[in-house]
Amino acid sequence: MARITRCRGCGNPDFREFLDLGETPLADALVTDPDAPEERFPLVVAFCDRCSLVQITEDVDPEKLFVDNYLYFSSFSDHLLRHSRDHALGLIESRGLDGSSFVVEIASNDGYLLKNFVEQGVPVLGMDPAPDQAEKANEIGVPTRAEFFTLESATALRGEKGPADVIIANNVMAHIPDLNDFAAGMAHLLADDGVITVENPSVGELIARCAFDTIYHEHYFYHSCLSVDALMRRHGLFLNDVDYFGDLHGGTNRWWIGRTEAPTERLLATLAEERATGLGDHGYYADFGQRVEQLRDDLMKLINGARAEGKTVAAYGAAAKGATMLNVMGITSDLVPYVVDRNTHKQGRYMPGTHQIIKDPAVLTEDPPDVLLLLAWNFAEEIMAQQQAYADGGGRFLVPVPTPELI
Ligand code: DWN
Repeated sequence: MARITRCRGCGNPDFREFLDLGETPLADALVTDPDAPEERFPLVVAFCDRCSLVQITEDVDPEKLFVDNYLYFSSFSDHLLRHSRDHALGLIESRGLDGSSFVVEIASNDGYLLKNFVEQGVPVLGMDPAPDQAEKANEIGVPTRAEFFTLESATALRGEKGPADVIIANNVMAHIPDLNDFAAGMAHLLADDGVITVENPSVGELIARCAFDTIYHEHYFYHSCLSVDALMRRHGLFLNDVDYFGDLHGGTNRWWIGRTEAPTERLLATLAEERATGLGDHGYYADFGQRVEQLRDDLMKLINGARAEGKTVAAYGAAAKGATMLNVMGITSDLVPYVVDRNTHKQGRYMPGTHQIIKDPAVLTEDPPDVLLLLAWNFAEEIMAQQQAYADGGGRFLVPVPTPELI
């Protein structure tokens, strides 16, 4: 695959690398045959000091990432479902959406969010290249097309159905290599008085929480308000507001974007805070690699210590971030023999690279391990509540970020 020579956002040739996580397998490419060869790609992260965009330097074919064997279904998280429903109902009320409106969601997965608009009689269209997820969405009555969102597909859609009053793009603006084509597509499709809401984890929180494991090849970009502001201005759009959700995916921003420049005080304050914190300067990112090394030392001390005491260690969450955690930390199946996950599409497969078998969480009550490494730490509250019986039986949770901690 190709290594970029210019910033994907603004074309700056002088972007600077600040983190090298080695060569890792594709984080969501769960393995069916652990003896089969697996592709690995360099996982290197760079910062552009012209547009503040943080990005990986390797281009991996999106077809490999999101079409072939993509097993992520959004509906396996109750927390995410509640969060999404709140957003949909809030938009219907605040925007006065009704049967004459048109809502488009990019990367609509299994219809987890748009179903809330359908229930209220608001016309929608989902776009997601993952065929199984698109099929699932159509099955539950959410009109969905299994295609990538591009300027070309946006142009065709507007010609067919007219402009969109609302465009929703959750956990996708980090995933599209041609970021400018993606933004241009949204700019073309949006109605004159429409609104775009984009959700992605905050790069500031990624650094603050040492959440290096949320770095993988699906995530080409790691956004700040600064980088989103610069991107939107390149396409005649304006970032006007930002909500923050500290309990979602390790700290998620929801950006509100429109055709007219009308920044809220909250946005202006957040931009000023990001500048003051240093998110617009290379120096802010420079020591992140050393912090990842320290986390590795601390985490492996806890895992190896438990094993030395004859304790068993398993993991919870066959998450993409879990693949980065296991591979970058060197957590082999000798140390952690299996991972549990309630996504039935993942059970029976193996984690990329380290090849832990993925099992049903039911095994935690049948044959409980002494320690459970929370690879899906971003849902720690939901998972620990769900696994109260495991804890009541003496099981311990190992939360790996921001600092490895046995609970
Ligand atoms: O951008 C992306 C992020 C937002 O979501 C996508 N590239 C893919 C995905 O990343 P991830 O796989 O790290 O996401 P999750 O949602 O943190 O993965 C959690 C995993 O844990 C899923 O496989 C579902 C599973 N799970 C579970 O087994 N029991 C989750 C919950 C809440 C549970 O109770």
